Amino acid sequence: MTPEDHKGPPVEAPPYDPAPKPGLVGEPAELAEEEFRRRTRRSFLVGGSAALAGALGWRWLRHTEQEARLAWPVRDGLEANEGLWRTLHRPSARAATFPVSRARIPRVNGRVGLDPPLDAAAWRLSVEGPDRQVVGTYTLDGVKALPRHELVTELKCVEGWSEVVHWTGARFSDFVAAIAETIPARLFRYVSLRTPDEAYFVALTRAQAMHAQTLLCYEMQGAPLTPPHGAPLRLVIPGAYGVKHLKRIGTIRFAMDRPNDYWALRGYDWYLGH
Ligand SMILES: Nc1nc2c(c(=O)[nH]1)N[C@H]1C(S)=C(S)[C@@H](COP(=O)(O)O)O[C@H]1N2
Ligand SMILES: [Mo]
Repeated sequence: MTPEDHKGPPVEAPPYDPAPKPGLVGEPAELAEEEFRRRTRRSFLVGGSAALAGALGWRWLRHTEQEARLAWPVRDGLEANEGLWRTLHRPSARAATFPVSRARIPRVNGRVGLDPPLDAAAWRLSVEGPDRQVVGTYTLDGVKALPRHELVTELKCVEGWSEVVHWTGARFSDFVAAIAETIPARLFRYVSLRTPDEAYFVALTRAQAMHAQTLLCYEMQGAPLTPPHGAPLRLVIPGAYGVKHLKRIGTIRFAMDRPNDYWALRGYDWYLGH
């Protein structure tokens, strides 16, 4: 998919090649995660005592401003221990799925970034590289041209409620595969998703983003998303709490350094996995 080539009528889905392509950004999600874990284990070994320091102090360290100034070996150790934490506490296993008969429309929760009235015709998904340069803009039809996936999973809010929801959308990993030529393929380690006004923003690791259940979602309960639920496109990431399910995506930024996250800045855990 090349930028802005979907303005007209829907076009045929781009060829989808599910064959493993190790080293390419378009590899299937499970492979991408395996590669991520391999690299994490390797940097854990290389990290040595820095990794140990990270094990003792990562919870504190990762919330400090100093993180960006840490020397690379220390930083690798720190990130390796976050990887370890992820593996122990939030395995890459699939989130539970449910029969579609269990699904309901959830309550509307969280309206940050949804205030400006939605101009659906003018909406574009903007993709940025690590330096925040725009490398492509895409229409909703462009996203819909990707293979369609349905998922019935539980939306869990940190406020204590949950609802089984029927979602439909494109896999985030398929979108990355489709735009692989326009982003620094292989290089990104994090993804930042933001509302068009940038008022709400969530950050994900590469492994979270490339997980097979992470969707760029355009339908809820078999109908197009309504504006309060995130029209025209929202994130669905069943391995994480509702806060990460960003509604009304405006920008996807691929990053090397860990991006800010709306709720992490307000004291919540950065991953908010469950
Ligand atoms: N843009 C935006 N997306 C958001 C939020 C928000 O405030 N703004 N809140 C999040 C939270 S806390 C939850 S629980 C879910 C709720 O999704 P729903 O309103 O479709 O039930 O949206 C998430 N996505
Ligand atoms: Mo939430």
